[in-house]
Amino acid sequence: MSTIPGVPAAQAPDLAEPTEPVEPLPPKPDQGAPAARTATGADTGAEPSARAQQGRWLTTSTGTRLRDTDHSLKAGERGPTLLQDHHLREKITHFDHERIPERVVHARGSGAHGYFEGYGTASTVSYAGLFAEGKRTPVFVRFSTVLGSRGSADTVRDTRGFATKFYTDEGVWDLVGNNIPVFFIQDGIKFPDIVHAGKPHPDREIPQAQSAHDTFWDFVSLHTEAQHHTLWNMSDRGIPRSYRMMEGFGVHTFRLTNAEGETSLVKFHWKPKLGVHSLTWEEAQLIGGLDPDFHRRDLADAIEAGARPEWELGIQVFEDTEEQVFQGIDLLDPTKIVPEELAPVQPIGRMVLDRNPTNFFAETEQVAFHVGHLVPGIDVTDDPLLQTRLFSYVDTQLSRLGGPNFNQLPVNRTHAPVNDMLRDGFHQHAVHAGVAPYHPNSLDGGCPFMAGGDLGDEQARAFVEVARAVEGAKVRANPASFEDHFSQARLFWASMSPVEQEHIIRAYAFELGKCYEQTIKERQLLALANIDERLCGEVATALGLPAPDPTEEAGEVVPSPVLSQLAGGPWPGDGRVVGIVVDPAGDLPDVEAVRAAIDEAGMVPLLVAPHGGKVGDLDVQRTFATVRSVELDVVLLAGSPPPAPDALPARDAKAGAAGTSSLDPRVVLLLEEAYRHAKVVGAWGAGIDALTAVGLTDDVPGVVTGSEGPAVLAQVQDLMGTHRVWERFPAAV
Ligand code: HDE
Repeated sequence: MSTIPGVPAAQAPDLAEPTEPVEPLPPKPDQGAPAARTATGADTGAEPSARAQQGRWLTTSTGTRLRDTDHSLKAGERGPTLLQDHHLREKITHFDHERIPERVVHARGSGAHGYFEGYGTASTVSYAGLFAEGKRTPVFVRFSTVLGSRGSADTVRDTRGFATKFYTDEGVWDLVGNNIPVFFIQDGIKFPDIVHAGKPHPDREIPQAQSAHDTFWDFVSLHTEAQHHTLWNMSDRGIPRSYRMMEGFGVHTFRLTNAEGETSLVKFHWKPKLGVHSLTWEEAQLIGGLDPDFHRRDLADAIEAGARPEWELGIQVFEDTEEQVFQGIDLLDPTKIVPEELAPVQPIGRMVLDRNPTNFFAETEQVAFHVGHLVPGIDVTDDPLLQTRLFSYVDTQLSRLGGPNFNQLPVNRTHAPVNDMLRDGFHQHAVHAGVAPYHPNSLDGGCPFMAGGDLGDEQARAFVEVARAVEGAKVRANPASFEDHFSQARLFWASMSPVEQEHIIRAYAFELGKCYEQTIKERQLLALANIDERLCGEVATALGLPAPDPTEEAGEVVPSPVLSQLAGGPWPGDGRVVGIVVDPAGDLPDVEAVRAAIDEAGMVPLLVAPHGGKVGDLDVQRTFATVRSVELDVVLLAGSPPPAPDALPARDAKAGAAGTSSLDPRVVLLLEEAYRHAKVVGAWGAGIDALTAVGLTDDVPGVVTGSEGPAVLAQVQDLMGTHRVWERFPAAV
């Protein structure tokens, strides 16, 4: 990594408007694009950029060159505009229709290209070609929040989507998961209910992108199967530090078949190489205002800077028994996990995201996932949530992407040959030959033919549903095993570290505190009473309500330590943002060496100075007025800058926050916040005076001082491996 990410274009602009005609600039080096396939899957051999704008002249959409796009065609300079102006009408009509309906859920998201590489270890359970050892399959991943609209903030408390499209040789496989391994509901028929409850109130359309409101808590307190997922939402998992630092889960149980025709039940897990880390609630709230695109920017910047996010795909494997139950856990119930201590996650491949999209709309917005995009060797189960999803994902694309041909959009195109007998429809890109798109036919030579069931023959094998007996009366009913709504919520709570439990208490107190109706708060307390007495008691105290007694007998639970985010590590710092505070008037020894070392370590150094431009030979990325602690993972102090001329509360309200000090008040605030959020702080030389000015010394956990910058940085990097200085949170033991 050698640059600060965020460069807007492939080439730095000149001061004057360019006048020399040039071809369209290439994409930036960090950008990729969907492969250049035809609408029916053939490899065109063309560069992906062949799809972008061509030639150096402005044209109409039909390629006629134009001379003027700044003036409409008028009857005289001061006269009315003429209907004849076809360029004006094409330009405005196209503009009028630029927006398409946003996703009904998961509207806000970010995507990236990459690849999946199989380890070969899954061959015992699945013959799907993509799992073969060393096999590389291109992927496109879209991360998202669930509740907010397209323009909502990234750091709201919510579940995150984690959807992966694998362009395998045998067709597209979509693994459409979340960062939380359980779901709110057990049966897909309840999806409109939970979504209507979570989305803004229909009368005022507030609040945006969050669950801290009456309708959400009304529903989950009544429909108590939602309590387990809600508890995960209230934990730190609901406010990830980065999309790169999230686990992903397929949630449902899937059924795999191996080359011998034997089946297994599996749950899919994505494990991030960087570990699972979160924001604090205060950080999440501040970032929501300061940088609503925080997660989107983090993902794009990391890839641009060469810190390529990586996950390992793993599976928990269960015997495919008639009951589909593992150690008493119903594998068809999507509100239940199987603790990893009982069924270890076995790695089967890894995924690297290495290219940003070239065009957000064409790729991230138009990508269409579907749990029914399956390949031979991977099949679904009868999980009633998954069953509804099999219908919903195609149905929603019809209105969102304007017709049935959405799989022909560049980002959705398969890399396998298509012969589907589907014809016509809006936006048909394929030019179908032949006269007999029906089966059986003889006029087109009988083509297409049915693929065989020979599992060993990769070229000919077909997707075949696993034959399983189905029996029973037609009913609208759940199995009895679905009635247990609290045991796993208790398990999750018991698996949290003390500091994580404190965060959960705080989250419930905040969210319920935002509800208007007392009865809804009381009803949710009844649910909490069935999870944990202390949790219920603390939240009740915060709400000023009595803590109710449990209504269910609390059975013993065995905690699952891996559910705590504090488990594991130390974790790499790839793409972490390190702020270096400098005093241009003071000595600047070591700053360049430290900046280069941060760069070298795959992290992003941001120089923070009283003014923009340059300090010595170094470019400044943030001023005291523009920086805020929440965009930094670590603060380094290379100097102790006195109040800058613009440190006036009247001009920058942050300057009024810290009272009088020898240090610029914005730097004081930066340090106070970094301390409060348990971030590592390092100082050397005159920087140590800045620490002293805010009352910090190097015997405080996570505070490092020294005489030379590079040595301080090395210690700081060690401490960063745990993400935060957990000892600094009061609850930590
Ligand atoms: Fe989705 N979900 N979902 N969902 N879902 C959509 O599809 C739906 C569920 C998930 O980045 C929609 O194209 C139903 C579980 C992700 O494009 C829609 C039910 C899980 C994304 C839809 C569920 C998910 C979606 C909206 C209950 C985790 C974003 C737009 C039966 C395992 C994909 C779209 C992207 C998107 C329906 C439940 C994950 C409407 C009916 C459980 C990550 O089709």
